[in-house]
Amino acid sequence: MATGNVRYVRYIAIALFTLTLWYFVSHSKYDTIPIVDGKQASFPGGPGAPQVPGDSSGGSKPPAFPQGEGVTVGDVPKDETPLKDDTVPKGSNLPVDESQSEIPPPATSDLPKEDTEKAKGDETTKSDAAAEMPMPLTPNDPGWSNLQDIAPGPRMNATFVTLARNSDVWEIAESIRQVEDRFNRRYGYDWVFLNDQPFDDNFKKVTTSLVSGTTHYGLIPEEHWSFPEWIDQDKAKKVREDMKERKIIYGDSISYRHMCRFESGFFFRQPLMLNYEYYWRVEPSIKLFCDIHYDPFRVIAENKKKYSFVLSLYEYIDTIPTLWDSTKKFMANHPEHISDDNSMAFLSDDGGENYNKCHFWSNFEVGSLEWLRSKAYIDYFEALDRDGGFFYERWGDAPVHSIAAALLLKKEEIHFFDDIAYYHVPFTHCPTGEQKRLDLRCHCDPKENFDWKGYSCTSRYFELNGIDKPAGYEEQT
Ligand SMILES: Nc1nc2c(ncn2[C@@H]2O[C@H](COP(=O)(O)OP(=O)(O)O)[C@@H](O)[C@H]2O)c(=O)[nH]1
Ligand SMILES: *[C@@H]1O[C@H](CO)[C@@H](O)[C@H](O)[C@H]1NC(C)=O
Ligand SMILES: [Mg+2]
Repeated sequence: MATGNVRYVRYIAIALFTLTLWYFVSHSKYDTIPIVDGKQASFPGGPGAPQVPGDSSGGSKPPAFPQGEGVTVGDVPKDETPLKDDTVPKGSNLPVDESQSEIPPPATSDLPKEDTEKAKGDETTKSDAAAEMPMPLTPNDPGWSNLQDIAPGPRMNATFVTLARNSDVWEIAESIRQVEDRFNRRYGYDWVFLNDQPFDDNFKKVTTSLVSGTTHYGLIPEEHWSFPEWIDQDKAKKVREDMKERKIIYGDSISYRHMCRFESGFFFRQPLMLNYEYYWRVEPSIKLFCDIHYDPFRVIAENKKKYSFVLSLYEYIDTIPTLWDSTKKFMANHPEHISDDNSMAFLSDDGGENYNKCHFWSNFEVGSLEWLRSKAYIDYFEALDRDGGFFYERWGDAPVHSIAAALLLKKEEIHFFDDIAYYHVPFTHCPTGEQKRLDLRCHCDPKENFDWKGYSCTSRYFELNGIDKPAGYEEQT
């Protein structure tokens, strides 16, 4: 019996050991983060990931940035171009952090970049694809609540665009993170960065790691960031000194004036931008408060919109005292450019005699590059540039774009993106209706919504277009 007892004890010990082992394996903390083979392996440089061209380190070393690889950008030669535009291929990207998600998205969420590119390049079948794959625009539409997978459907010929200095890197990183989390991680649109100085490696490394699409870096040529020869330097200098004394914001800044002139007349003509039809402008330190369930580029393209906004307000008159005089002169010289169905009522309360200073806030814009490159827009910009107000005053690109949109476009070509909740210091656009904020998982405080406050011009846009204001707007005035 003694040997029999020992055997039983041994069996029990083995059973206990097995149970304990099973317990530890099944309760191991690794198990709290689901590991799905396809998911893990899909990260470049992650376990099981294919080796990335130009990154022999397998992801453990900082990615390399070979010039001129990645998505071919028109016929701009990467190394020879006087603009020294750089393209950072997506292959050198760092992992995009989707691993925190409790429910791992299916492997289809990691469609290779080429599929997205193919969809974008497939312009001839775009309308077919669009018809087959309508966008969910409301919570009742199929596909609305799927924010995990790569978005199905066509891609527009579009890019994000940011003008920034190297020193803006962390502020723009914050903006990119928000744009990616709320929208672009499912779309993979490209991002063009422009600068009057060459971007440094750190800027490129950080931004490329954050953007899901392909990043491109362009150096602005000097003639797009300097005084035109007809500007009287002494006069411009006196203006800056005077504005400094009067404490006008950016009043004494030369670079801010170059920035405003560049955004007014040149960003859409940079070689890198010629590769796209639509743009979405993003500035440093902006916030997005709600999920973006549909593709704003597609809303613009399919509805033939040319310009869009989320915030509008009155311009500081001391920065633009003669902008309206120049505009009236342009209207008289170029009646052919003025739209019959324009939005003059947004700009003027007396049929165009005086400017009411209303403008769309241009730090957010989704719009048509083809429109900005049109003769009508260029003629307007050149008329303004000749008059010198970018330097003899401090004309901003916001009133310039806005006046152009309101006068050169048809009313219905300007779109208000209520669903894109947005902050740029110091103003917030937060959708008015509670149900909408819940549907879009917004994290903005509705009390902060600027739309219906006295200093906003958005009411005028609604009235002029005969659009009903959302229920509950009165409580936010
Ligand atoms: N490269 C470059 N970008 C600039 C310069 N000044 C402003 N910017 C960019 O132009 C945009 C507007 O400038 P910002 O300082 O945000 O002006 P604000 O929003 O009007 O206060 C931002 O995207 C800035 O990063 C400059 O001197 N060089
Ligand atoms: C995108 O638009 C640009 C500018 O119009 C054009 O040159 C380019 O061929 C377009 N690309 C595609 C893929 O349609
Ligand atoms: Mg800004």
